[in-house]
Amino acid sequence: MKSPVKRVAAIHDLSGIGHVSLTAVIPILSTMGIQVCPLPTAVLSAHSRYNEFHFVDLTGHVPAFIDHWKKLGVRFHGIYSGFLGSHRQIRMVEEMITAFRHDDPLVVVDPVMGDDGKLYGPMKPEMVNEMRQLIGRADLITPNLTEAAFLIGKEPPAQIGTEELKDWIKKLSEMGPGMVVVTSVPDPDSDKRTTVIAYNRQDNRFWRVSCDYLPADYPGTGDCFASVMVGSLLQGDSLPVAIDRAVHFISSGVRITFGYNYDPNEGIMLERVLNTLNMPVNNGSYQILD
Ligand code: PXL
Repeated sequence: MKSPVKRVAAIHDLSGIGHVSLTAVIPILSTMGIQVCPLPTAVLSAHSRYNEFHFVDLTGHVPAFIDHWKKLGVRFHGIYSGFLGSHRQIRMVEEMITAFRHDDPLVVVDPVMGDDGKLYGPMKPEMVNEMRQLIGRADLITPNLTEAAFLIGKEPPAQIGTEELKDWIKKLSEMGPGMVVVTSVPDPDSDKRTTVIAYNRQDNRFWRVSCDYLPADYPGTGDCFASVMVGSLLQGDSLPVAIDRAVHFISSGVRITFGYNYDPNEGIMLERVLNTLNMPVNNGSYQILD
């Protein structure tokens, strides 16, 4: 089944409230002209940073979804995973990659595990090992600084020098992915700025995009960031243009939301910024790092 519209298999949960996972992935990629085929790993009333939520685990159904897609002969231009709640789910993403690798899809693993120096509540320390194995199968990974540290077995730092981070990123790339993008890196020169650093192994180049830091913590911004990266790369953008687009999209989303007295658990007001994804690409802000 070939399609003129690019198609991505998205292996994430579906959380009813909070603009995370599939409720971020689907609108962003659809707006960017990419078809999303969701492979929901779980359905939640709201994401797991709420104190209470109702949770329906779909892990046991994932192999049947994969089998049916194989039977249909569906072809994917991308395979994209995010928040995974168990060892089994991580292994199922690997099975999905194996089952559909013949079309050489762009494999993107967002190794969602934690932030601000800590693992998220449902994440068990053993899952870090499984995630290390999974990133070995990816073309692109998008950890935040905390996740990058866990993946290479270091303590998450409050600050990191550029040379040390470049060294970490090369180590991550040696684990498999040709493109590594680390988000939420504090700017060593200004506590009012935050940066994203990207590396492309093919040409051995590092890129940086920075933006203003606002003191707000909205769940799902990592999912929105990685989704814009997926859409942008599948539209044919280069890595620095893709990070530029993703950073500016998140930055607008945070700015628009921050002005309201609004429960941050609800994530950014995605609906207010989605249309900016169709505006002409402004690629004026990325820098190359020597
Ligand atoms: O990637 C964010 C996310 C996705 N899905 C669930 C979550 C979170 C963050 O807390 O709880 C269920």
